Formats: sequence, structure tokens, C-alpha cells
Amino acid sequence: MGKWNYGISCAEVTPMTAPLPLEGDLYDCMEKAASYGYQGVEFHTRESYKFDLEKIKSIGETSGAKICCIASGRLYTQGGHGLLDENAESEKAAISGMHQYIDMASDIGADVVIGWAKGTVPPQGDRKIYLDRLAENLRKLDAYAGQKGTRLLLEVINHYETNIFNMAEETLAFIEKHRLENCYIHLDTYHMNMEEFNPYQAIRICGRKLGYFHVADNSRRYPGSGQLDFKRVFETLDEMGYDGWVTVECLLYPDRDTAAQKAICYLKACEQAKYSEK
Ligand code: LER
Ligand code: MN
Repeated sequence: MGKWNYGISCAEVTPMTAPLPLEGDLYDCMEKAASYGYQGVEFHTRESYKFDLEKIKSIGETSGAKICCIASGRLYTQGGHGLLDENAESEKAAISGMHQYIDMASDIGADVVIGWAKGTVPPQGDRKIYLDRLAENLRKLDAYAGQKGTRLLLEVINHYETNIFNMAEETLAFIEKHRLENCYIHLDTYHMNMEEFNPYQAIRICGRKLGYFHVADNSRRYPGSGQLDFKRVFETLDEMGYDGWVTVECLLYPDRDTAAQKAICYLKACEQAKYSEK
């Protein structure tokens, strides 16, 4: 067992409504994650954040904890910049912010999540123009990420939150059409449960382009709190040969630490059950 690593989302400051179970100093979050049985954290931060590389190394040596990904959503939610923005200044800021995230990720051997930072097509906007602009910008970032040895993980998010890349198939088609070699699909069980006709088939559709995986239950509370079939999710990931990260991104119910602990216990039990049946 143990084909994939377990991660948990964290940020130094998080709104109570955000699905980021760990909050506080990054290095404390890494240690706490490891003490609960996770192999690493996904870190949500601004593009200007400066890592203490020595500290990351020493925590890695003592607890084994890594930073698997840097999530770039705050470039959009706090900075207001998206990669498909019509406003040239904003588009420029989004591209330069993304270069900073890629540099940061490259320094620590992590990947970059691009979810919200894609931006959204405005209600009266011509979809083709916005998507062409996104493709053009992602092509340049894809090449830069390749040079820096970092992958870009395009998150598939439900249609209440964004109006592009709501399904795995659409996201894969975009990646293939624009030959984005270093872009991978990032699925999230919470979004898949809302959007995909068949979530297991969505995992299969991604094939080798599945690059990252978020888990929460159907209500976005911790895995095991609701009705999703994680054993079947794991069977499908296994069938596809997925060996990346499975990261908990769930609401703070009943509280941060309980959610983080219950999630990892449940996921490991599902993984165990899957293997012991074979
Ligand atoms: C957005 O709902 C989401 O799933 C996050 O991973 C983006 O930060
Ligand atoms: Mn997610």
C-alpha cells in the first residue's frame, strides 16, 4: 500500500469559510501535518512569499514533511488578477505573479496549482477571445515551468465558482489542443460530485494527465463524513496508475484539527481496505 502521498491544505491566515484545515505559520503546519500522518502540505499564499529554505530542509529531515504544491488562488481572490483578464495591466500582473509562483515552487521541488488564478469569463464576454488569451498565456507559462522543472496543475472547479474548466473532459481537451506539456489536470472530489456525469470515468478520462487530487466529502466536510465512495475513488486512481498526491481540502467541521485527523484516518482505512481485499 501507499502508492500516493497524503497532503493537507494550509495557509498562514484563512477565512473560516475556506476549505483549508490547517492555519498558522507554514513550518508549524508542516510539523502538525506530519504528526497527524500526512506526508506534506499544500500551501496557499501570495506570489511574493519568501520561503526559509533551510527551515524547510530541516523540517523535512526531522519530520519527513514536504510542501507538495503552492496554490496560486490568492493572486486572483486577493490580488484581483486572472490569466484571461481583458485588462492588459491585470493580465500582465497575473503572468508576472505566476512566474513568481513557479520560481518559488521550483526552489522547493513543488508544483503550482492554478485554480482561481485562471480568472473567469465575464457574463457578456466572448468566450473564444478569453480562452484564446488564456491559452496564449498558459503556453508561455508552460514553457517557463518546463525550464524550471515544475508542473502546472489546472484545477477543475464547479460552475458556481468559475465558468471555465468545470469538467475533466473539457480541461483535457484544452491541454491537448494547446499542447501544454507541463500542465496537468487537478481533480477535486467535491467539484467532481457536482459536475461530472460519472466521477470515476472522469478520473479515467484524464489518464496520464491526472496530476493532482483533492479530497473532501460531498458536503465538503472531511472524507468519511458523507456519502462519497472513497474506496471506489482509490480503486480508480490505482487502476489508472496514479501515484501523485491525494490532498485533503475540506471545511473546518467540527473544527480544524478534528477534521484533519478524521480525514487521514478515514483515507488510510479506505486504502487499507482496498488492498486487503485483493
Ligand atoms: C476551489 O473551490 C478549490 O477547490 C480550491 O482548490 C481552489 O483554491
Ligand atoms: Mn480543490
